Amino acid sequence: MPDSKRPAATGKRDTTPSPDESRIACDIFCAVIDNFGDIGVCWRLARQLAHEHGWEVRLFVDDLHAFQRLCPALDLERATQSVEGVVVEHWHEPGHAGETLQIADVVIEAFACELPGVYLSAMAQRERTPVWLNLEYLSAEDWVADFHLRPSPHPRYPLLKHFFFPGLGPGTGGVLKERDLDAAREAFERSAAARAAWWQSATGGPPPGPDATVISLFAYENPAVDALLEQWRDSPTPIVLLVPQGRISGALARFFGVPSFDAHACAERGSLRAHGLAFTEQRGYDALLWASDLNFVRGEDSFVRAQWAARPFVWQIYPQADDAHLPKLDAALEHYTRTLAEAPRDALARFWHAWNGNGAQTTPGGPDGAPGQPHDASPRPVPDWRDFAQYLPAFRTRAQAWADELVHVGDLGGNLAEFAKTQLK
Ligand code: TRH
Repeated sequence: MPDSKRPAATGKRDTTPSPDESRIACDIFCAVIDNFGDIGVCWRLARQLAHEHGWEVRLFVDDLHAFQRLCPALDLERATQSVEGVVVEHWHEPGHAGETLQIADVVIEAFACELPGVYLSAMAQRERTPVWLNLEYLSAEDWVADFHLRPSPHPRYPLLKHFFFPGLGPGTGGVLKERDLDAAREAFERSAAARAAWWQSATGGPPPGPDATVISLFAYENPAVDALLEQWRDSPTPIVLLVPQGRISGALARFFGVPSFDAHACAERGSLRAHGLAFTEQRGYDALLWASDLNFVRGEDSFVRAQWAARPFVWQIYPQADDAHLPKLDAALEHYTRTLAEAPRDALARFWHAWNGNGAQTTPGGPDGAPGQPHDASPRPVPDWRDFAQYLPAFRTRAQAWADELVHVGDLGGNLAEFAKTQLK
């Protein structure tokens, strides 16, 4: 990245060109807590800001190993490298902020990770104060719209941080969606050759016949999976299960009585045929969603991708202490099932709750965002496949309508870029 674009931040000597005259420089800081969602969201946002908005993006990430699973081109040995037009910095110690301290026009701390102290104090000294955003976790709850873009002054420095909240409703930051995503999905759906090539490379064989229900399963460990596998085994119609290797793979191995169920595994019992898939580069994950009739997803980013895939899905929410995630699950259900008739809506909610180990739906949260209360507490419900599957056609129609509704909330990358530009003026 040319030095002229990122002036040294110490002192007031900085001759920052106006962001209108040059490309906007943006630094994103990402601390990986666990799994792939933190870096998954940041990497997607970084590429979008670089490719669709022409920003010069640096991504500071503390765990290159997790990142490399989504982005195999990454070199684990390099402290700084450029990948797909994004400068990736291995954020290897709390004080580290790049070998040369340069402060961007827009600074994004993802999920309340703490900025390096030296970077923060340099932000305060920069002639043109940077726009500072804390990108929050996604929640579909109503209070999110009230808190989105709220400013918070720093207690010591003359800096203002804004909270940027992703969400599923109006007035929130929306969720990430690349401009070319729908076109890519439609091309895949239109092309029998593309689908055949995908099946060949993912499973080593051709696509299944039209009578099969294809299900992708990306999930955390989940005791409910055993009952579901049994129901799929006994299904009157064929079930083809696609399982990216990961935390649920052990349950598949136990069910099929094999030592492991990783990439290239294939096993059959009754009506169920299951394939273990290699964990793909991030873009490749979308094709798995498009190749399936129903997607089990988890966390944050795959949850969003399933919505853009416009197919029925089942969400395993990231579990939090004291069941704090359950009102979030219900808030998402409320948006997603809004126009469904009562019977399919209840079946979908029952199934999602059972998959999340919760026997009861919660009452909606209070107006102040207070968590809702469980109606009752029946432990470990079993997901009822027949009850759910009878409504798959209705879920499919709803999934398409929901994807159209969600577009109106706007793409998070575009919403963020627009807000930042208003602050840079
Ligand atoms: O991995 P996740 O469970 O991530 C998280 C983290 O736990 C995080 O700490 C938590 O806060 C957050 O969820 C809510 O699920 P998620 O968010 O769906 O991220 C998975 C990423 O992995 C997503 O970007 C898609 C990607 N992926 C691939 O790139 N290739 C694959 O083969 C698969 C299955 C997924």
